[in-house]
Amino acid sequence: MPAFALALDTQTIAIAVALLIAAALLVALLARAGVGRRAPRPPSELPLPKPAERPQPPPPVAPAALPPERLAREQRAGEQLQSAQDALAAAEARLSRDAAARAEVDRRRREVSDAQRKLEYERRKIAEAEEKARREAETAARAKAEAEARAAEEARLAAERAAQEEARRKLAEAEAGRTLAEGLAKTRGGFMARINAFVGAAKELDDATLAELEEILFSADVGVRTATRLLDSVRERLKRRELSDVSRVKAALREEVERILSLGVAPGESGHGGLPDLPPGTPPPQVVMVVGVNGTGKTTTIGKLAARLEQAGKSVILGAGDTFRAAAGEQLDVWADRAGVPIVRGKDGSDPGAVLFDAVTRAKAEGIQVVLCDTAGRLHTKANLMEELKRLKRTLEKAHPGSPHEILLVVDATTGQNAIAQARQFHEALGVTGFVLAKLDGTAKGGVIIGICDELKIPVRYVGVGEKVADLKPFDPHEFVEALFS
Ligand SMILES: Nc1nc2c(ncn2[C@@H]2O[C@H](COP(=O)(O)OP(=O)(O)OP(=O)(O)O)[C@@H](O)[C@H]2O)c(=O)[nH]1
Ligand SMILES: [Mg+2]
Repeated sequence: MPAFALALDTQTIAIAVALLIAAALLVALLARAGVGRRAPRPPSELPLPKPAERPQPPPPVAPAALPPERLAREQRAGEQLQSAQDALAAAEARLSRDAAARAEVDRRRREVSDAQRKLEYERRKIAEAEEKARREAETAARAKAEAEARAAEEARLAAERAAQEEARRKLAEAEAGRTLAEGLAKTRGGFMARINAFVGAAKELDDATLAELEEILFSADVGVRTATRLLDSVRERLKRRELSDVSRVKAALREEVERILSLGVAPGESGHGGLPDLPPGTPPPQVVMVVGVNGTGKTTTIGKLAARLEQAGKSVILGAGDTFRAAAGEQLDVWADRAGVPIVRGKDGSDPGAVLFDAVTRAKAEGIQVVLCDTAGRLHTKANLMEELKRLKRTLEKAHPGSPHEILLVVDATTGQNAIAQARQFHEALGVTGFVLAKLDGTAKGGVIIGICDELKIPVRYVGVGEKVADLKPFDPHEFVEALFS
């Protein structure tokens, strides 16, 4: 193997050497051929050639005649050149003209498109304006229709309210309520029944009979003083021999009771019966403060009174001055609604003085004739009721100097003789100008009215014989006595 390798190497080297020799021969041949083709360089020992001398102008020669055919061709060529140049100039002129025209066209195009855009813009604006005008017209038409509908609805409601008002008025008028005689039925059945039984029995008017009469009168809730006074008047008449027998006692008592209830005012003269008119020259509104212990019937009386005054053609406003009892305001609200009169209310627990002040102020501003002021009958606070009422009275005086023109004390007939003490207390604190005896229908103790008039000399304005508007009766002493003694 190494011998074979050695032989191979020798052979390879011999081939490589042969190839190198052949390549060297080829290179030498090629180099020789290249040298032979190059320009022969002058031998460096030869003189350099002299620079060329300036050529002399040729001697003048007679012009040779040009072939006419060439001239013609040349002329033709010139003419062709000229014509090409003219065409070129014309083409250039046209080109320049075209360029100006093109620019103008471009400008005009721009103007047209601008004008178009403007036109479109204006058209769009017109469309928008039309749309806006249409919308506005629609809105105006809708508003007009709504206003008309509202006005029609308001007119309908006003007509409805007027009809309801009228119906309410008629109903209030039609609600007959009780007659005074019916309202006094229980009282008649009480002490009047005993008097009737007493006078019905034919007997001598001796001491024993008078003692019996005394006992009847003392049980009549007229109060001790009034009972004594009535008995004394009977004794007087007996002494004057005006009373021949027992049957005359009833007539004597009736006269005496009417005299007491009339407070010395002759029948037909004012002093009783309803709310007195304001004295001439007194500026309205007439302010009426309604007072009394709780539950006597103040609020109900105010409601009935408001309805009565309205029916008589007076304008009335209610002041909800009882802010202590929850629901007192709502109760008065119901009455205001039934009577169809305005009301001023405050929040529960708010200052009643402020409420009444507002009511009077509003009455003054609106020319309302009568202000009926409700008050509380009991306070939740420790404050004294009388002190609170005095304060309210001062507030009303401030709101309208000279007012309250009437302090109406509402007395509950069912409380009997206690009502006399109550009335005295209110009178001493406030100076009561008139009173209302409520709930006469519910009691046999109606005789208390005689006691109050006799002891306090306060005129009776109204009596209440039920809960309807017509159940509040302006007090008439004669009518009352008739109903009581019949
Ligand atoms: N039968 C009858 N009931 C009456 C009369 N007056 C009032 N009432 C009733 O008595 C109750 C008390 O009446 P109100 O008007 O609330 O008495 P008030 O004095 O305002 O009571 P307070 O606000 O609590 O102080 C109510 O149920 C009335 O309906 C009347 O003349 N006859
Ligand atoms: Mg009340």
